[in-house]
Amino acid sequence: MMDSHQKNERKNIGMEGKNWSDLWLNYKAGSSDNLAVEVRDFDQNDRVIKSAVSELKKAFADSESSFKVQIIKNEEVQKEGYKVEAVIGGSDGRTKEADTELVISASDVNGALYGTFQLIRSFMMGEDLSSVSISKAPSNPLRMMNHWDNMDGSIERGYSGRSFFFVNDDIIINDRTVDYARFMASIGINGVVINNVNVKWAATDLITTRFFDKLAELSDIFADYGIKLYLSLNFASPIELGGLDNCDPLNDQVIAWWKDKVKEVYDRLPNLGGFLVKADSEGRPGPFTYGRTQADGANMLGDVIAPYGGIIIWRCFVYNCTQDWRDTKTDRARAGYDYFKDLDGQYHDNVILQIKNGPMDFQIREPISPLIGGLTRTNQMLEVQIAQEYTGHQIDLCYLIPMFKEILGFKTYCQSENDTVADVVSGRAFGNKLAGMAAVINTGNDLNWTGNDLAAANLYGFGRLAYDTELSAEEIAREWVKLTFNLEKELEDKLVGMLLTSRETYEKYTSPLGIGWMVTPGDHYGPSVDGYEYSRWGTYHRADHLGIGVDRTDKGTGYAQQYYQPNADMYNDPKTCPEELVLFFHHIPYDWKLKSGQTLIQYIYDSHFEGYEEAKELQKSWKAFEGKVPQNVYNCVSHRFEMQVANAREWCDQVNSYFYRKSAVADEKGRQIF
Ligand code: GCW
Repeated sequence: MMDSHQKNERKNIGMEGKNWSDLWLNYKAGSSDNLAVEVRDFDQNDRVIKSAVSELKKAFADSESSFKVQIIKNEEVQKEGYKVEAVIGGSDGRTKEADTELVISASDVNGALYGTFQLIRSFMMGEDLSSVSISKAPSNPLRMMNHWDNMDGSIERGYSGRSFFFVNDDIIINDRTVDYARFMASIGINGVVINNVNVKWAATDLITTRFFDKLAELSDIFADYGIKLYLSLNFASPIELGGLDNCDPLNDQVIAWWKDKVKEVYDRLPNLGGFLVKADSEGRPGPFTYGRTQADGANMLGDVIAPYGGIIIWRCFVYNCTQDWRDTKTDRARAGYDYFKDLDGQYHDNVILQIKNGPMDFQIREPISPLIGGLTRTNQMLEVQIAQEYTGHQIDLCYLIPMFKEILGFKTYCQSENDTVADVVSGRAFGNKLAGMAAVINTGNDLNWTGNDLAAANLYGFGRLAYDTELSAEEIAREWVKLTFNLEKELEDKLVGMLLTSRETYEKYTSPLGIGWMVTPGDHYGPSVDGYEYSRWGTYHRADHLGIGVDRTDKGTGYAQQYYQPNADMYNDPKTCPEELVLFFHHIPYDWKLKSGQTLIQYIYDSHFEGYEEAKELQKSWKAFEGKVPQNVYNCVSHRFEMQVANAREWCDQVNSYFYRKSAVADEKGRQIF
């Protein structure tokens, strides 16, 4: 198969016309033919090794020192791991620093590529390469990006322009595609789902001859960077493509249809990683229609794809989205566990369940889904969202890595040790080979890729964290800032600080203490306290004149009981429930005393005024970056902060006025509430 390095005819956009950002790979222009790169024991012509060598030449083009880099195969290094070491004087024993040899060792080509990017990072961050010695192996076997790109070019929950994969129901492939693959490889991503989990219209045809040629080309570009292409699948394909009258996963005709189809797909796309499936969710077809279980659906597809080494990633975002708001017994938070827990152990080996971090839907604060670790005999992976659907649309600054760290560090008590979310989703806890993390991605065809230039910290951060869950949110933020901007230390610290506090700030001016929602229905930006209160979506805050919150205890919906002990008891009692989640689990009166001594209502007022002030502070802090970052970046981010401040003000005033009007309790500090 021709690798895409050999394909010079890709022409849609020439690199001369390149106007998009290089994100954290913004090397000085050029490519160095002087840099000596020696490849030992790997095939020099391997597509991934060629990418690594070409990347090194680009990155070190401007370097004054005469490095020699060796890429060496070492079977002792773990899969997709690497060692990067400096050998002073090189192998011939001379001792001049200028002759430092940098050795990247790995047991496979992906490891060699990741080691290459590690070396490039160290170089770009100004580390002393003559003493570099870094050794890493990925925490998670699967490290994936999920695009919610539609084939008409729109992106569901996209805040950075249109799709760079699709336009007018067709696939686009150009130099930007290659850059995308480079960025993803540079942060350790090894799988990408290019299309939205809501598979409709032309996207259903992605598994037909109409798109095989272009998908093969795309898959080749990804393969050059060690990335596998995945597709989201329409469970109703046997009906929509095959003309059958049903898609019952236990129906022989349906199974036969899938067998033929998947064979056809793998004949044309032998590198395909597999399929991601959203079934029985928010109106999508699925096995429930035929009285079958989620396991019946997932296993049927798993069996069909198994001969090709493919996997089925099955989402657990299954809940009743036509709830009556008057019904206080039904609890959307319970749904994932209720639908999937009893089937634990029934899923086949090449099926993996993808579970959102929280039981609701990517709110600014949620407890961890009890399904994670609740399942002990099933492959599972964590799904997070870096597209800022509920966290400010990439207008508001919201660095999410601190949240992801909390999620990974959560102790599920699924066994006596090795029981954190990080342990479970990495496969360590229960010995799963299929395990990992996926993010709903925040990119689009905006020239800076992420709408807000600072939102690229989440893109970078997710990949780095999925590769190495031990990294701290601060380390990741600092790396990103250093690689992306060339700032003096004081400003670097300032920006890192802004990133690190941004999630708390956002949380303060939006919905309080884990209750979530209160957003404008549909679009999910800006406040609408009752926007979802009388809707069918199962997303209620239940505020009245006495208090607020949802009773999810053993006396309420029983959701708290889905956790292992001692978590179940901890959440069940408002006195031991972590305060930041107290309204998720309890209906609390406004005069309830928090640990700080504030009443609940006073906390709502205080945190909202504070959050608004902090948003203004962020805007002010950014002014220091004028002239220190590229002007277009400065302007873009300034404009976003201006919008964030307006948003924060709206949230603050609407939430405070709402609760003042409900409770009739005045602010102790006499600030203006409407
Ligand atoms: O609640 C939601 C989002 C939908 C999304 C869905 C999901 C892709 O608002 O836009 O659909 O989550 O995760 O499937």
